Amino acid sequence: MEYRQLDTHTVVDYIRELPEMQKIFSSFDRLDIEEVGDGNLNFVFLITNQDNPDETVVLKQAVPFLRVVGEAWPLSRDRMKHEVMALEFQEDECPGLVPEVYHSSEDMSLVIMQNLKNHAIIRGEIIKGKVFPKLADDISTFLARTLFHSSDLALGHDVKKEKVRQTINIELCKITEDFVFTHPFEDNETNEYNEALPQEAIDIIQRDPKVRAAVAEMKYAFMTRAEALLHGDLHIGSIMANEEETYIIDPEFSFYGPMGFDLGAMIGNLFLSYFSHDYRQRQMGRDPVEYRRWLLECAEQTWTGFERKFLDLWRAHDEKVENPFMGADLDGASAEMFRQQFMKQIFSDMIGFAACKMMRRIVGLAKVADIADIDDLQERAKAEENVLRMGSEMVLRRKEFSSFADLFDLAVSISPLSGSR
Ligand code: SR1
Ligand code: MG
Repeated sequence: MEYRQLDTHTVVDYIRELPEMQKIFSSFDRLDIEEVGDGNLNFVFLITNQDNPDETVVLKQAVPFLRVVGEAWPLSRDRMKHEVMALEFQEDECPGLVPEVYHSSEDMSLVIMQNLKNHAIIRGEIIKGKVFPKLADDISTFLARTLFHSSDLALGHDVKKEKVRQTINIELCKITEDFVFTHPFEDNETNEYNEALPQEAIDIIQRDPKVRAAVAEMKYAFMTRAEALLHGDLHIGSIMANEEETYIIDPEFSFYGPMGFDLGAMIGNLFLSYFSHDYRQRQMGRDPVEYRRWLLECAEQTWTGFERKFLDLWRAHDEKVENPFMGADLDGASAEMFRQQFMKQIFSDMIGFAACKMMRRIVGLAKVADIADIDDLQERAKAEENVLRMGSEMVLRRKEFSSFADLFDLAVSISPLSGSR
């Protein structure tokens, strides 16, 4: 089938021909179609039968350009192939934590999947101050299972290398290399600055050679360490949830990279929210302590849950297989020593990647609404300065933090839980 970009009119003719959709929709006569894509890259249609709202799906289509910029920025539609591959792997590993895929087409660069109509993108909800009790547990399960089971620790050497080959995602990795690790740390024309943010605060990340060198180390790790099949863009806009369930969506940036990158994206976003809620909680007339503590605890539990679950999977795997990763181990001590070193490396990587992802959201092109939508520019600048201080400390000292409590303390020393006034 030849590719064509669908719109709210042509989408019906496309889906009515698909056997998978004929099983879901009892009729195609009165479909409600809404384009709801609010990301930077693609078009997303919600399709619902007006006569039976339970008959509903989401159709996501890649276009041959970057949506946020338009046709002036060509981008191949390959990203949809990567999204579908990642979704299929994640569904196998973590059923119930990713949307079910009903249909995909490489020709049309689209996927049709479960409409999570009882769940919301959590960024918007976290901005409003909502607590998600299962978030850390579900995200740490997702991370432990997907990262362990796609790694050399679990897969045969040939299987893993073949997977690395299949999932090379050149264009989307380049977006990350530029927009996460490069442009924010130079005065690039794509950057966007809050006019109230003092130049000295920006200089901390653009003019300090130590910070820039540390960021370059993280960029090099991102580009060279094919450890596991990552989600690749695990910010809180890629998570839909309610109080009982969590779904991870949008893995189009998926590729084989360093495990700490996905973890860093998640905890970095929770820190961004933490700094935004100094102002936001006061604005809502609430005492900031409780919600801000929840954000930090959620970040901490994401790490501790991940560490525990990843190690459990690893130990159980090694007991089961004839040839564990490091070969015969006389008394088990060397395998355990290796595991401890391995977790330390992931921990410092997580901190370094979180730092880069936090700082890029302040001066780079792609912002986060948590902070960028604070309408009082002075208050916004205060949160931004705090993020830049925290991010620069984190990337510089990433190998010195001995436990998550140290990171927790750093955040609180920069911005006390009770807020700045
Ligand atoms: C120019 S695209 C910017 C960002 O959108 C995606 O969500 C990724 O985070 C990417 O870096
Ligand atoms: Mg996305």
